[in-house]
Amino acid sequence: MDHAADVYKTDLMTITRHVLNEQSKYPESRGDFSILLSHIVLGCKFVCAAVNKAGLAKLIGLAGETNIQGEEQKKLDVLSNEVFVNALVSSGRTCILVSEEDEEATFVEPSKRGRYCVVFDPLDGSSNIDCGVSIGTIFGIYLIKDGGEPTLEDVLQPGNKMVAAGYCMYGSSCTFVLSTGSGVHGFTLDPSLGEFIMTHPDIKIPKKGKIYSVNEGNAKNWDGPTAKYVEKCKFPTDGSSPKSLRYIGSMVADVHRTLLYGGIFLYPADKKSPNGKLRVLYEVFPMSFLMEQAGGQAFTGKERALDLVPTKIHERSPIFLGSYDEVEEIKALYAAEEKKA
Ligand code: FDP
Repeated sequence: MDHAADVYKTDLMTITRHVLNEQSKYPESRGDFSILLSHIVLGCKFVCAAVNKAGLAKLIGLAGETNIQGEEQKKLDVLSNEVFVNALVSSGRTCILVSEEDEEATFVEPSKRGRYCVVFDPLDGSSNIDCGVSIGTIFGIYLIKDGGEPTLEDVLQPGNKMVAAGYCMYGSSCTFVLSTGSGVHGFTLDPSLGEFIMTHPDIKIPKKGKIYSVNEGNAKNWDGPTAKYVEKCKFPTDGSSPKSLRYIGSMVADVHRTLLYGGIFLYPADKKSPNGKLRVLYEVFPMSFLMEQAGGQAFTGKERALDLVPTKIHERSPIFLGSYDEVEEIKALYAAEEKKA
């Protein structure tokens, strides 16, 4: 690679430019989506700055604790939620928000309403905050069903109805990955410009992968197909090399690696959690949308993940997502199990 040419690159594809380019393909577009996305991007920049300062500013800690100035401190996930809710409402383009942090959905007041519903986890992987491991924001976007009064039905739509999804990872760099339904693109925050610049155009997940990613501590409670798949990863019977295990325990980071390097990420059902752990609306759907857009697959153990119809906003589902061939193997194991039954 010609590094000198990169350093002096003068024609930068910012995320705003990319979204405006996409918008220009739809002459009837009023720019609402571009405005909404710019508010999401603002939220991500704010959270990125807060995460970077977390150790210094003592932002970490229990919500409700006070700092030495006697000011009440907010835990990073509480702060991030407030930032996103404010950014989304003030965009004037949203009507319903579902956040991992809020038990109930937020219905935006009529004077500030728009046509979009946003489901999001403002700070996913929060058990990793205190040790500085990569964490992230995940979001999915729907259009309100019929332009009438918004109802919960508007966010209880299958993932295949999402118009866009993405995540922002707060790691060694701040990376924003987005799909508006025509491929997946990655952008890296240039802190000196305060802009996300396209660094990973048209991401395609490798068809096969050498990495599996799962919390093996739950193995004792796994079902047959999951146990068989993981056994095959470690002790392949077809002469191939065993796969490597990588598990960060922060979904954004584990999925980001899977997207770029290939492989599979699993959070299966187990005897203790028959519906798995991850949340359908703001974890399973957005990541499944991105995987499919990048040429991979996402499966729940029963069906294509994006075809699942949620009945509650905080519903959970098992999930297997990643390289096309790896998910095919899992699907075959579940199909064989079903035949036996
Ligand atoms: P966390 O509990 O730290 O918020 O759903 C949240 C999540 O993290 C995901 O980001 C992550 O993939 C998963 O839970 C990790 O769960 P385990 O600790 O059970 O492996």
